[in-house]
Formats: sequence, structure tokens, C-alpha cells
Amino acid sequence: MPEVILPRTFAMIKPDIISSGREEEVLNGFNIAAQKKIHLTIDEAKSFYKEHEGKPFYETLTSWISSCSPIIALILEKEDAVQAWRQAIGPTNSIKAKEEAPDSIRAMFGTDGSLNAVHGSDSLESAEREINFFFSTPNGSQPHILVTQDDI
Ligand code: RTP
Ligand code: MG
Repeated sequence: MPEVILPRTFAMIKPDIISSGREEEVLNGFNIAAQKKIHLTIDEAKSFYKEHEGKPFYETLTSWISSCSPIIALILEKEDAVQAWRQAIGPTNSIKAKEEAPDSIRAMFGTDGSLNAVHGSDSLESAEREINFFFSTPNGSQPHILVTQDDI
């Protein structure tokens, strides 16, 4: 039988969930095509969130995701993966998420507008760019296996 190729998105489990030890609880319903646990440097964090350079929250955000705990970078697969993961995570601000989408991941695990538990690609283009940022290999191929390594 031919292998079914599902659409992919990029997800990040941010330090607040990892320090709570509950990171496994948020991935229900998604196939994990690849994952890495990484302690980002500040330069890697700034590069990943380059689109937000200059915004008021940029320094707080990049310091936070490169400090204290590591993060987990994931390639997730599901029908309509980008939208499905954005739907699962809920609004950016966890306070708003608790009011408007109480079952969402950010409502259940996040704290406020910055400490919000998870990241999700906002488009197919972002997903490909973000997957490449964390998972590209020297020959340009993408891993389709479970990968765990400590360094980006
Ligand atoms: P993400 O990229 O992490 O999935 O979040 P998003 O699309 O829902 O929101 P985005 O505007 O891309 O913001 C990126 C991350 O920056 C932090 N943030 N803090 N305090 C604030 O006003 C603020 N706004 C954004 C959040 O951690 C957000 O996920
Ligand atoms: Mg975003």
C-alpha cells in the first residue's frame, strides 16, 4: 500500500511547558515526524524570530526561549496541519485564550501574552522555512524519522 503523505507544520514547545514536565500532553492527534530537544542560544532565538525584530516584545521573547529550559522543535503531520495546530494552540495571548478558547493549549498551559507555551507556523511558507531552520541537513533533505539531539 502506498505511504500516505500528510501535510506538515512546525511546532515549538516553549520553556514554560517543559519546566512543568507536561510537554507530552499537548500533541494528541498529531503525528510526530521529527523532534529535537534544543537549548537555543540567544543568536539562534533572534534568528528564528527575526520577523519580530524591533517589536517591543522581541528582547523578552528571545531571552526567554534561549534561557532556563530547552525547547522542543517538532515537525507535526495531520490533515490541514498548519490550521489544525493553530486551532489547537489558540490565541497568542494566554489570558485571551482562557476566555475565548478554554480548551486550547495556550489556555491550559500558558500565562500571558509572552509566556504562551507553544509556537505554531502561521502559513505553509512559514512552516517550510521553520522546518528548514531546525531540521535541514547538508544535502537539503528532511528527516522523516524521530530525531532527538541536543544541539541544533
Ligand atoms: P508564535 O509565532 O509563537 O506561534 O505566536 P503567534 O504567531 O500567535 O504570535 P506572534 O505575533 O508571531 O508572536 C510571537 C511570540 O511573541 C510573543 N509575544 N509577546 N507581550 C506581547 O505583546 C507579545 N506578543 C507576542 C509570544 O510568545 C508569541 O507567541
Ligand atoms: Mg507567529
